Amino acid sequence: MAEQQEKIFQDKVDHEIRIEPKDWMPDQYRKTLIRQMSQHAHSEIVGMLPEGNWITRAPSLRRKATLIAKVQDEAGHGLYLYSAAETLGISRAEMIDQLHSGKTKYSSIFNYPTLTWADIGAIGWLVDGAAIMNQVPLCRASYGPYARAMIRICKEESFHQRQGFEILLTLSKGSEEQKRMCQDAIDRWWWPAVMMFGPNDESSPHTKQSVAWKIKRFTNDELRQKFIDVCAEQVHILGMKIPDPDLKWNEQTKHYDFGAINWDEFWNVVNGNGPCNKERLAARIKAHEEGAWVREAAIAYAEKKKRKEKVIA
Ligand code: FAQ
Repeated sequence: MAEQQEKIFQDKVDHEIRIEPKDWMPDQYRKTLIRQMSQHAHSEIVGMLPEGNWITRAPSLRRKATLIAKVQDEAGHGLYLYSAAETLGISRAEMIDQLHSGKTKYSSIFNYPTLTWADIGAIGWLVDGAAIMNQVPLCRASYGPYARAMIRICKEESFHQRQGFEILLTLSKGSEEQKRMCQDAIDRWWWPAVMMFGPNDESSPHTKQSVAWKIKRFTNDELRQKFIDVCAEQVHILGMKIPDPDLKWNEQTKHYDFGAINWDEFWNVVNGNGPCNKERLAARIKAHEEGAWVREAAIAYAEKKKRKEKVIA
């Protein structure tokens, strides 16, 4: 029986038929999706913090309005993803507990500090750029609610990437100091953005199965290479440099070669020892605790409304 269910499931996946919440699915598929989708949701929510840091200091009203809108979009992405993950049988409260206790991860990239205004541009260009490269294929993920959530998210991420690039372009045409700020931000965000795609394929425990289940459509290394190829060209428009002396076009592979990634740094950050890990988690826990009264009020209001509707009925 179980074997037959598994065969029906894999046939659907192989024939590009979406898996929906009420369909039978292997336990491990459900667990993998909960792990990836909750990590993704947490990343969006924690990802609001580095940029939120600059809302009060944005250099003009237009920049402030755009940044507020971007950070709000990220909150929305987190909420779509928590809702999509709830269809797999886990509650939002459980996912948030897992984030706060350190049981589930969020993206390594958000454990780096935003030191200057140029960092907001670099996050848009490089971090949103990497996110788009990784997330556009997720619009075709085999699990329906995840794929549908990703369509809207990707549309908004493209806008974020463009506004980030435009911040850097403005700085790159500015004073010598602004140009230096622009290059400095690229220097600091380049390697962490390259690491966002996760470990090399040979040390990625989940990729092979996730590709077979069509959750992931490409491997970590394939996406990383696509990202590097795009950025290596775009950086010329900025008149800036990518901080990698080994970055070179390879006529044979038709891709850019690039230097060695510092995997010790990556795992150090993933395992909680990056420059801002403690600060980020503490900020999330504080916001959650201070927001308790809002959740209580919303529940009390919903219950009161339900009682009223019952009386009327
Ligand atoms: N950071 O075998 P794999 C954004 C972990 S959203 C931390 O390769 P998998 C929007 C991984 O969880 C950015 N941990 O795993 C935005 C696993 O640990 P586990 C987030 C990482 O799942 C922009 C272990 O390493 N995007 O940027 C990272 O097949 C601007 C082994 O790795 C998503 O979450 C990392 N970078 O592939 C917001 C996209 N990489 O669970 C604000 C969806 C790997 O066994 C501002 N997720 N790990 O303990 C994915 O595509 C995948 O989950 C990967 C990892 C590619 C991230």
